[in-house]
Amino acid sequence: MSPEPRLIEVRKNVLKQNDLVARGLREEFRAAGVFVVSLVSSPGSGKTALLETTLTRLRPHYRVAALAGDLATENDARRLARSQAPVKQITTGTLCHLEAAMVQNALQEWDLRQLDFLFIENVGNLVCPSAYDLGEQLRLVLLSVTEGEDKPLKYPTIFNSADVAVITKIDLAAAVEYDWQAADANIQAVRPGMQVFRLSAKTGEGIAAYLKFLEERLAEMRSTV
Ligand SMILES: Nc1nc2c(ncn2[C@@H]2O[C@H](COP(=O)(O)OP(=O)(O)OP(=O)(O)O)[C@@H](O)[C@H]2O)c(=O)[nH]1
Ligand SMILES: [Mg+2]
Repeated sequence: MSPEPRLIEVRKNVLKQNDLVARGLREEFRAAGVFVVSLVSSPGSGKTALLETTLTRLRPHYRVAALAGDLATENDARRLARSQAPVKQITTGTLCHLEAAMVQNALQEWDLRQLDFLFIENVGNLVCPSAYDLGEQLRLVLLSVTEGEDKPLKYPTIFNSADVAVITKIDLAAAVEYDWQAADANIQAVRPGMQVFRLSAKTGEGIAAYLKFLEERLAEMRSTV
């Protein structure tokens, strides 16, 4: 037998195991009434910056917490902790994505019933995280204006694994001559009908509409529990 089919088999088993854990987590989140949002993007697209603003602005009204995934360092957890929300870092070593079991592990000491929102920042990568369900109710894929408009076409799988797209760093759009029409067309080519937010964590532009959307999604989930 050639080695390739065995590799595929192992990968399938890992994914199957991840899906089982993710399914359990999703049920747990629902039962606890916590709305779980994950963020995926390439490195440096602004996940932590957006999360810090999100936690800071939601915290006076909601019970919020966050997990931050990176290969190494506690840097993002330190930045997010400035919001005063409970935060934990997950370091993956050599792994380029979070897995459901890592999320489950990190949450062991937290009482999910004490939370309204839990945010999970995935490892910065537009490839690996797409195949790993984390049990989240909403997956946001971020793309910053400085990355160019073509990322949805180059990395369609991650856009297909996400629910909503967020174009970040819009304060820099003019400086990089960002082509809004091309960006929208590329997102819609990969995911027709995909909802898109445009915002800047630096200036705050677009943040209110995005937060309103999250609040509505939490209310919607609670009304169907
Ligand atoms: N001008 C501008 N800069 C931003 C904005 N959001 C983030 N940045 C900057 O972009 C850089 C990367 O932001 P991060 O929030 O660390 O990005 P990240 O996606 O969390 O990065 P990784 O966790 O390493 O993948 C930092 O220098 C931020 O200050 C924004 O809205 N506008
Ligand atoms: Mg980060």
